Amino acid sequence: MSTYCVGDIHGCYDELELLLKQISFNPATDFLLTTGDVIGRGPKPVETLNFLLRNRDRIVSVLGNHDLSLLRNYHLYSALKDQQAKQQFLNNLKSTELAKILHEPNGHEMLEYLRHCPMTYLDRNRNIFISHAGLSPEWSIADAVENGEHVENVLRSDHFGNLMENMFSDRQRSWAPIRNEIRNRICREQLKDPEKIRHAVDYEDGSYDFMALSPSLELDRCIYTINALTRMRFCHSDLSLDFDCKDKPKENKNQDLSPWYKFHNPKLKKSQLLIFGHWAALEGRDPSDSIIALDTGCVWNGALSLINIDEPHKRYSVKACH
Ligand SMILES: [Mn+2]
Repeated sequence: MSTYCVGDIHGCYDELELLLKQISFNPATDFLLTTGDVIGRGPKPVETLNFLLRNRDRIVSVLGNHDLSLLRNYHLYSALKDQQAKQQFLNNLKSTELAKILHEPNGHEMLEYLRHCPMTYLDRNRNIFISHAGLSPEWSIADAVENGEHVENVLRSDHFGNLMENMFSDRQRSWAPIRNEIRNRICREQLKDPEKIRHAVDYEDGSYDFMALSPSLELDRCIYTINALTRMRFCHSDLSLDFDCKDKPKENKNQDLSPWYKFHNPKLKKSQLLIFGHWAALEGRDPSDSIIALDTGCVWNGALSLINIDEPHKRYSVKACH
């Protein structure tokens, strides 16, 4: 019984099959983790999602920006009432991915599967953390997991559509002001109605529900979380997220920018293994012994890479062949 982690698949199903053959992956006994972006740009989204769906008990896939973008299009499509408008919407999309998925008899099941994927993966026994883009320098692992769970709850709730319509905003790029506003608001509410807030809010153990306090603050929190967990590459010196630069770290000329993993994070223990994908320009070069970069750009004619998490520095890979 082994646990493996594969980088961004992006619908490159043929390469995934070859890679799993190479390690003799057995879905009856082994486990597979992915760094997210299982679809997007690549040739075989349907085959990839069907594979994940078939083996859903043995696979955990964290959500990437492309996965969320597909869910967003699915929401916008579903909200349209007449068939002509729906078809027009599909025609106007840059990619035929959603149309291909909806054409399948189990298309909705695939999309529902994706909607129930987690934002982060944490193995507390083995100290392994996975998210699509990495760990914000403003966050501990616990912060990432807690805020990620919050987004997961919204994704699965009636507020799903509102989040889909508003996410991918570049405005929420720093955590500190959002965290401070949450604390201030809780203090104010506590003064107004201590009894109500005592039941609704327990900030310390993270089980608070402040949707009732401020839907817009709630949304800001979700958007920052999605930005940090699925879109981050470089951060500014004030730790805010940058959304423009996709260069290789060496080629970046902006002195104010550094890759997120270059900022000293006092909340991160050395024994913690952190695995991420998303940044194909890193070409799979690990930033450190405990930070593993797994996206080797299969969809860009690179390769698909995988590790056994008990031997995280040994790579298995298959060159792009689509
Ligand atoms: Mn990505």
